[in-house]
Amino acid sequence: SNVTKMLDFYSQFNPSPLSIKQFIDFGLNACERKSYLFLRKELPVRLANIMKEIALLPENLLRMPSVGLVNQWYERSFEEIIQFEQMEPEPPILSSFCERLVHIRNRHADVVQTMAQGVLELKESHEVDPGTENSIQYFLDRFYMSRISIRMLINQHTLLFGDELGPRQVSVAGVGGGGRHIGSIDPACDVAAVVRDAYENARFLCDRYYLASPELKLLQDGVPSDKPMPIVYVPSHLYHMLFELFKNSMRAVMETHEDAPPPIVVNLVRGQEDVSVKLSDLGGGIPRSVSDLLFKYMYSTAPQPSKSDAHTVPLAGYGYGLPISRLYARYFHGDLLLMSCEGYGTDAVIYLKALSNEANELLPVFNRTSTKFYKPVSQLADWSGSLNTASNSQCKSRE
Ligand code: W6P
Repeated sequence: SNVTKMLDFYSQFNPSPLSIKQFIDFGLNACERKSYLFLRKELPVRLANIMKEIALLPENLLRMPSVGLVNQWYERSFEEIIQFEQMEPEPPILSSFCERLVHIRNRHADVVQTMAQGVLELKESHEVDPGTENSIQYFLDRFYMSRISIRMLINQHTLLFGDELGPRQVSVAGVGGGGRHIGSIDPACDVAAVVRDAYENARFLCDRYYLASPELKLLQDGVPSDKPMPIVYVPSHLYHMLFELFKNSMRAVMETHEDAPPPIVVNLVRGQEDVSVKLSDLGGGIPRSVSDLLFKYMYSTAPQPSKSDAHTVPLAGYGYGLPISRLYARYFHGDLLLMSCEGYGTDAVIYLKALSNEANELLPVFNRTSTKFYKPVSQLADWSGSLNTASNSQCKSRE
């Protein structure tokens, strides 16, 4: 069909990663026509690249109704954007493009939940072999990263040019840190303030569930500090990671300390390359066999607690929170690591690029190499007592 042809066409292009600095420069010289011309090509390219990978998913996962639904959303959104291919950037076209983007963003709001449902459907209907599990892990990391990047592009365009909250209105209303924001980017994002904000909100949930909560001890370079730590970043991404980590730490601390929960210590450090945010809890830690699993979608997929249990759900359920938080960190070439000492406590570190010109989008590219990961080959173990998987030996053939 025609859509298939267009998919083949757009998937031949590699996505163009932007740096935070480029997002900012673009926002400062805000030109809606230029943004429109860029996105009407870049969005179909990013959509087509990931849609090609959806098509390569293990057949028994592709057959799950939830995955089919997500696939349909992508097809519809792809079709809707390529409608603009031949349309000149005139004002009425520009505003209908904006409206279309908002519509598409809403359509994809529940993608994470729906894909998780699909994985659940698969687990309940099939025995999943390690090769398949590996392909799914590989895919979901790339799929959610693609989604983060597409939403970033849509958010920037609609925040800068949409009529919901244009740049002028923002500064007048004083929304979002006195109007210095450029779309979703804060050129002076105060890491310390986001830490306190995420802590307070996690603490609220913790207090409700455990009737107590650990204190926050905020340090910079290892000593107590009330100073801001500004960085050019997307505050909502940073908040998402920190809120997730605080929930996990608070749960661990509350589950291991009946009274006098020890504080969660957060140390902020700015280096030449990295801004590091280390959260240390004395929550008893986790064995290494578990810490590896915390980033695996297949292990983190459990049925959602019912809505009626809302007041009794635990603080953090190890859902997709950690793997997706790590994707947010990696999206601009940072990272998120866990280091635990079982019997003691856990350190979680968020690394962010200190320089906005080095904070480039990390985007999945569909090509021969990525295609290989969807054809797991059964291999012989080259270490005793271990199973070979795509992550440690994909490229080596058996002979
Ligand atoms: C724990 C387990 C965990 C996961 C993520 C972040 C912090 C913690 N603490 O005990």
